[in-house]
Amino acid sequence: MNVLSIGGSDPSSGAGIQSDIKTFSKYYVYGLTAVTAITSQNTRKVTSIEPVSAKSLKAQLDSIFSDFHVDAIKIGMVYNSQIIKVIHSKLRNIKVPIVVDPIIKSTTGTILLKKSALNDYKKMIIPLAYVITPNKYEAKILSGISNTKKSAKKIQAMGAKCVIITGATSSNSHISDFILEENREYVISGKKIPITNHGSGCTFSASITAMLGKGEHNIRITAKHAKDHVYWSIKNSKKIGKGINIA
Ligand code: PXL
Repeated sequence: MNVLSIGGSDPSSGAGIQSDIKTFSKYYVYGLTAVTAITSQNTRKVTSIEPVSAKSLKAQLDSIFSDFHVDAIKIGMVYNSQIIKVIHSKLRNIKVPIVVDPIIKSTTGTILLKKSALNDYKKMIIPLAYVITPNKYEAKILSGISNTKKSAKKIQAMGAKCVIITGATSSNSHISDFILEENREYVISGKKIPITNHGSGCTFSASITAMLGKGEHNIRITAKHAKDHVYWSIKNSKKIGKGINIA
């Protein structure tokens, strides 16, 4: 099975496409990548972001689609409108499950989706999603609504089939995800770990992508499994650099 991650490069391999390749290999699926932007960052901060040209992203996607069968696709950091337009035009007619993981700000506070690109993101990226996985903060930015259920419904109305709002509710010991499918809604709860970690959102969405690629299309099963996998990866994360942990 081959799965494709379209997103930013993170030299620390804590998030972005490098982190996705690590997750994909844990599921024994082959990870293909298309880079949208080159970030410079470590476990403490992001110091620069260089988006690739539209021409380069088109060429990367053409080289993948002209050679490989792709079983599932994940869209992570897209950064600007030019990148969004290329992704939309290359994926809109593709019959492959797509996971959209909205990346708006880094854990350390740097903007990873330009404000000027937000409208195009809503119009051109969200409708591609079989599953979209915003955290509570990202869901609020996309929908303009704080209430979890209403926010999920609004994002679904923009064209995403299933909406998973991660960390929708949280206590000292537990953290829950809210899931809205086409015809049902429910909550999945799990144990919380008190570690500040970089890239756990990427791990969650990449796990779902890997399982969809393997043919598991039951959202409740993929979300539960992905949540367990993220718990395990945060538990095993290490302070490799001088800042926050990396899984
Ligand atoms: O964790 C979100 C994320 C995703 N993709 C890239 C990133 C980050 C956070 O820094 O840099 C490329």
